[in-house]
Amino acid sequence: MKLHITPGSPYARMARIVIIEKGLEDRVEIVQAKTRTPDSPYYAINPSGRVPYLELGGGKGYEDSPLICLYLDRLAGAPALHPGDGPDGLEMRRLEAMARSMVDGLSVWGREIIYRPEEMRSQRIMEHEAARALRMAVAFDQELANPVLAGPLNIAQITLGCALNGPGAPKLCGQEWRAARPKLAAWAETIARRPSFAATVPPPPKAH
Ligand SMILES: N[C@@H](CCC(=O)N[C@@H](CS)C(=O)NCC(=O)O)C(=O)O
Repeated sequence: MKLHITPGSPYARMARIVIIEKGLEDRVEIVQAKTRTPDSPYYAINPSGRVPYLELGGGKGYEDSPLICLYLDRLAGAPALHPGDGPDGLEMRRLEAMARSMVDGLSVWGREIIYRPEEMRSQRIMEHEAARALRMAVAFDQELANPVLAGPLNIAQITLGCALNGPGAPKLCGQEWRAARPKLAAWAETIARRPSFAATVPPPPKAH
């Protein structure tokens, strides 16, 4: 199997972290894709052109990090990173969805920085995403005692860890947030020390 990634993609990072946490490094080759490039050979592998993409062979593969992470989790035994079907699982899915929403917003903000020269950036979009990121930090600060975040590693924690330790880290959308949220900052630092996070640190975003 091949996992197509870019080093800065938080979505690809989630899949890379699952691979390491599940001890699947020998079974999945990590390949750097050329995204956002006209006529990239990658488009013949994954027509959407997005990463991550898990190439399974025989022309088949999966895109979208939630599906890829679930598939990888089920490939190997413990530790199970995804919830079961019962009501308890809904709580993990709720926090995962919140964290994913945060990653989505941070990505929109990051794309303004990376792909547009300063004079073409939309201040309106950037301010909207910056405000969203801070609201989400407040919301997660209030969830830290939740067993989903306080317990063993799971997909909600991986997603939140990738949001708080993303390409623009330690800032969120260019904003310092840790002084006002020391407990969440400590949570983010703890998860960042895991070998799977340390091995997948994104490069700093390069402005246009
Ligand atoms: N919902 C997708 C989002 C993936 C995504 O947006 N990836 C970005 C990189 S962060 C990408 O591949 N962009 C290239 C493009 O849009 O052509 C997932 O969770 O995997």
